Amino acid sequence: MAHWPEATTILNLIEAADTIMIHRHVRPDPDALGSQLGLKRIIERAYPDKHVYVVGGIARDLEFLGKMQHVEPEMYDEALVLVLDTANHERIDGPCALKGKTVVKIDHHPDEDEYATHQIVDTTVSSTSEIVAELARIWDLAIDEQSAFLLFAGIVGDTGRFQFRNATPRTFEIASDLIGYGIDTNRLYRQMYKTNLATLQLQGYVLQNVQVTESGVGYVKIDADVLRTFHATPEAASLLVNSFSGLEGLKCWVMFVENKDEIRVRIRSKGPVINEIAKRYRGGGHPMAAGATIDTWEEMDDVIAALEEVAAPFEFENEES
Ligand SMILES: [Mn+2]
Repeated sequence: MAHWPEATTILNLIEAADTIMIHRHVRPDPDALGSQLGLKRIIERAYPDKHVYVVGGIARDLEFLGKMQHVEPEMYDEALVLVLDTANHERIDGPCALKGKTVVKIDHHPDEDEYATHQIVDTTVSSTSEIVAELARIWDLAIDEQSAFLLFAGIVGDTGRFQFRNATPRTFEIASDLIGYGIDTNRLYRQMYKTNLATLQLQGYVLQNVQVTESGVGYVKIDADVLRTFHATPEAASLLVNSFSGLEGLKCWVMFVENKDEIRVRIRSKGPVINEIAKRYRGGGHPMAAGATIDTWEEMDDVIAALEEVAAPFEFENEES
């Protein structure tokens, strides 16, 4: 069971606040949005008189989860700000988050930037949505079908539909409770994993062009020409990073996607720790899933070489080769 000494303090802050701003990271994923919108719903149902706002940009693919709200800078003067799923302050979506009267961080990424006055950071939990579901239980605040749907979406997103190793026995218990609220998982999966022909054809390109080094490092390069050919955005391309994860012999892999004047780097792993490498290239993240940014294609070879260094000595346990 979770042990978060700050949980009670944070509930007291919520109870004392009239205006609550909920933020999360830029380029949100289902966990960022699910935890943000789910927590808003939980607080609003428990405290109907409070003004709870969700802030940030949103991608069209995820609009089925809910809408963001417009806020003005002066609304932060007396506000409690809750920042979810965001390890460092540069990644917070919305310019005013740290201008709040009190700032709270709730996250499951490694704690690299203590930008808040109070925080719950637990890297053993699958997702921020799982933390929020656990907090609702600790705080004795009710979940309903809608908040359950949102939090479940976040857990599904961050665990890759419960297949990544961050899905613990507790994750499954919480997911089971959430499904018990009657959420339509068919609708969720249909909306979350829908694709279009252009993306499908880009995925075809990715599968045709993945390269694998001798030490088990996979990589794909998606430059601006490729994006143009498939009418794809850098965001859509980045989502394809796991499309060849089942490849035999693969230990870690990386996708390079050109985005304006820089190159986004998405790194994934089945064993070798890769977030230390991401940190060297303006990035970071989890040991098995991280992101970085480079400026030139020459640097791409450096990243691949660094991944080869951690991949070469790594061997899978309990596996006949
Ligand atoms: Mn997350």
